[in-house]
Amino acid sequence: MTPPPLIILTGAGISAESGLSTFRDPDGLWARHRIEDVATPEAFARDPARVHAFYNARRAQLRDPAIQPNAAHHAVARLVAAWPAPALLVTQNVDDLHDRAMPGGGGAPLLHMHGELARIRCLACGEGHRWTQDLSTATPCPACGKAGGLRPDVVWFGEVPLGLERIEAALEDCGLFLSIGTSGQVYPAAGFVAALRGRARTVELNLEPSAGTPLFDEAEHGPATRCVPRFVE
Ligand code: BV8
Repeated sequence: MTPPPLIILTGAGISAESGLSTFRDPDGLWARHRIEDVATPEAFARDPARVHAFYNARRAQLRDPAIQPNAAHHAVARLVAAWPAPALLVTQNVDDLHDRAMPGGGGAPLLHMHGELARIRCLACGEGHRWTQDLSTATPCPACGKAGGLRPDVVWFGEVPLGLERIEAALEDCGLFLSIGTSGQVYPAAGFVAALRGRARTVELNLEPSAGTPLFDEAEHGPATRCVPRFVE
């Protein structure tokens, strides 16, 4: 019997053992920064330099050779590649560790619903660019040459996540939903498991119980580099 369509949802916890900060753990990003200061359109309009500094520090980690995809990223890449039915990897993460763990750098099966740290977008001309260096209000747009209009191409709070139509279509057919390394506190991603109740086998792999744990059919708690390869094999 052919396995059902698969959706994997990941959050910051899958990248924690690679050395990237999560958001809501005690030492997480939101323990050191206020969302209202660094992750909303209003924050960027009010103090772009502060927002650029927040993302420049995180973008610099993408250039750090010590930060590499871990066993969980590789296990997810194997699962998606080998799945004999449609498989969609939806990540809330803006890092590029899934991309680097997947053949061909991610491509169609990988959807960054909150955008990508390694991309910028120009508010003057609308053009998007791959960008791994620091960004400031003085940086000229590679396309239109204007300075002051470049922003990180990530989805801030209050902005509409990417790929929602594709995700909603996949949720209609999904038979297996695997949630990895997310606290289940940010919507609409946190609402996917509830949409699947009674229609799909839902599994949570997370370091500890999350806000969504009671909604899952199954949950295994422990580090992703242990739980995910074990689930995949
Ligand atoms: C939207 C990108 C409308 C940038 C992020 C008021 C005004 C406006 C909106 C709202 C509002 N009130 C509520 C909302 C909705 C809001 C929301 O959900 N707010 C929350 C706080 C209540 N959502 C939005 O604004 C979204 N947009 O609603 O638009 C709309 C919607 C649909 C259709 C039309 C219109 C936009 C949300 C996206 C915001 N951008 N990031 C950036 O990265 O800087 S959110 C941010 O949170 C990251 O993307 C992150 O991925 C995401 C979720 O966090 P997690 O990944 O779960 O990380 P966290 O630290 O929380 O948890 C880590 C977990 O890992 C923990 O459970 C931990 O135990 C576990 N873990 C740790 N180590 C390990 C591990 N697990 C395994 N192994 C380990 N080693």
